[in-house]
Amino acid sequence: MSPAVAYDASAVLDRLCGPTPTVLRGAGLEWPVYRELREARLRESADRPVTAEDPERRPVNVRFGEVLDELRAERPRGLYLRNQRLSEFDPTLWNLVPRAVRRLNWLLALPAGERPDWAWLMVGGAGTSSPMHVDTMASAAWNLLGSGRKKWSFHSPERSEEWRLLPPGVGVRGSYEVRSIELVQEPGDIVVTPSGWAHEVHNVSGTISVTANFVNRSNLGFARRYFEVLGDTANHEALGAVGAAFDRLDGECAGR
Ligand SMILES: O=C(O)CCC(=O)C(=O)O
Ligand SMILES: [Fe+2]
Repeated sequence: MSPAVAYDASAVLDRLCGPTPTVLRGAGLEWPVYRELREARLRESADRPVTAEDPERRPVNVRFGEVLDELRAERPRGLYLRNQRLSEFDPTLWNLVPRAVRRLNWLLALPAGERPDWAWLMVGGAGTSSPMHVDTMASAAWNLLGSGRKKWSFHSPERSEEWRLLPPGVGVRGSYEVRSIELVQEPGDIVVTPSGWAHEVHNVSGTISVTANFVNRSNLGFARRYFEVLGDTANHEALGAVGAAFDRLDGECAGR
């Protein structure tokens, strides 16, 4: 047997931090977490209680197994588990994300009490969806699909501002060549959502995915402008301090 070669995530890091929404075909196939994102493996946790959303997006307390049943149901009930923190569900899953990718988020350097917990497991049947939104705190995100198919529709930060999903003046006017992007994500693909892009997501078939948000060199300016416009001085300054600390590391850390 040949010795196992450690997976090298460096080739994908820059592409996770790009300025335009994109799908990185098959980029997650070798992430150890990808192998765990399947129904048979997740069934081990079938009995645990979770809070999913019903078709009216109201929270509903169910067993995780009931959400998994949706993946095969002929007539799914429309349950969508989409606010399940990975750390609460199974912290070992997060450790199966390549280390360099975990370290993309500079906010992980904050003290434990201030550090945002920004990785989620999502499971839902065909027909479930996430409504048009901009991600939390003007962060960017990656999403790895374990099974099923998702259809994404993206709109530029200028549009997000028009729709009041983002306060006016955060996006840089005229800097977006493309205003709308549609793409379909297949298993193993990673979809990248840059800061401020509005998006809605439709599960064409039952899906299992993991997603994580981040702020780093690529979008720190955007996130700081967001807090400045909101008048949130505390967060604006906190991000400034994080940026200065990483600048001192002189590119040593992931997130480059
Ligand atoms: O896959 C989804 O339903 C939505 C993913 C997403 O946009 C998010 O988690 O912010
Ligand atoms: Fe999102």
